[in-house]
Amino acid sequence: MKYDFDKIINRQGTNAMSVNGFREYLFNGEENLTFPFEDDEFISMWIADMEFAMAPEIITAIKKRLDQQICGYSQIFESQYYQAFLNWTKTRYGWEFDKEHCVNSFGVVPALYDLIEYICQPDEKVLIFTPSYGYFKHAAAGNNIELITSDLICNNGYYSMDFADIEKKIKNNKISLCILCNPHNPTGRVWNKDELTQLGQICLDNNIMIISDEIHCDLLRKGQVYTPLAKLFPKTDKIITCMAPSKTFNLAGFMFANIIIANDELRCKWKEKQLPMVNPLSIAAAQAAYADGSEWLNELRDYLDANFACLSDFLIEHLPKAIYKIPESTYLAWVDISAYLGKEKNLTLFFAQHAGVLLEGGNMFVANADGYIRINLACPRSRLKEGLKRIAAAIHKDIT
Ligand code: LCS
Repeated sequence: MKYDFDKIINRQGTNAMSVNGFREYLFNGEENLTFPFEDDEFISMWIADMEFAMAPEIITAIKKRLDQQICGYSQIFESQYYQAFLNWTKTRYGWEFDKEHCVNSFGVVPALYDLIEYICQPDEKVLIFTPSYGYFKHAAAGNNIELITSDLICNNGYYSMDFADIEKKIKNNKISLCILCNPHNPTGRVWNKDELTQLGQICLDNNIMIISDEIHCDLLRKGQVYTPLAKLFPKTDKIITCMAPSKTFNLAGFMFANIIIANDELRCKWKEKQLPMVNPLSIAAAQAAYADGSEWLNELRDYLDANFACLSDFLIEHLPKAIYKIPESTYLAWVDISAYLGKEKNLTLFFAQHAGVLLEGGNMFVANADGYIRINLACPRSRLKEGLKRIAAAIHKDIT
């Protein structure tokens, strides 16, 4: 391997959410909460960023940009960024889009908040699939827009959409927007062409716009195929695609995402309301990621595949009643441990207090998630093994 994913990097003192932000994010800043662990004793497997160093190609590009000495107001004027990003989606996923349709935001989440505001009238509703990344719900709530949820169906750890339920919900509610997560956080499903075609067609037939959040698309297990939703519906302008180098290349702190808005009216509204400026270091990082990051990503994916295999082996040996399938994408494992701890416990709190492991329990994922834990596997294998050992020990201690 050219890149070192085994290296342990201390994130204390870097203002990292992962090690300094958990009290606020996971436990609402509850002041009376105490843990029998010092902050630096926790194993952090919660927030969706990685414990791996950025690709050296990206670090070099950022340093080179700093060498230009001025970081004044910036916007993407040069064509190299778009060339790199367009080439990325074309060569990897066979998807091309009009460069003019691509706008940038400080993240997919800020874009969700704004797009819901632009798209939905006050009496209209947003459809999401549960379990769900929490911010889909927060973004609707932040706009006072009612949320309609359709539970995914879980068959022995493998999730699928409940199309009968989706059609029923659409028939019974004034839904104008569907937020899809493809690949799906937290279950890791990469929706296949048939599923995407069916969902897309139902939405289009009912005049429902779709925001397809594809932020996890590059983190595929080897052998998996991902299809951008918009590729399947080249004639419609009702699909908005969100992609970013942040998850793929561990650049979340750069606050940069690509939002591809085909609808002219909506894009005009976006441009009218949004500042066009982009952090110049983010541009340098994103451009280097898409232009020079393939080899790093390739090795990262091998490393993650092996981490997932490691988790499978561990569960079979130590927690055989856990229900788990290796996710098709993402670095997040979604494990049903209700056979051990039931469905009532706050698992986020349980593992923080009894294992010194920070992870997200089902309570963080809107609905249809009781008894599950989400474990972030994007960490050096030695940390993963230690985290899993602690998780299993806490469970066994609780049930004996
Ligand atoms: N969309 C999805 C589906 C995500 O999983 C995340 C990050 C984001 C958007 C955030 O995008 P940003 O605003 O940073 O561009 N997911 C996280 C998670 O599950 N825990 O911590 C972050």
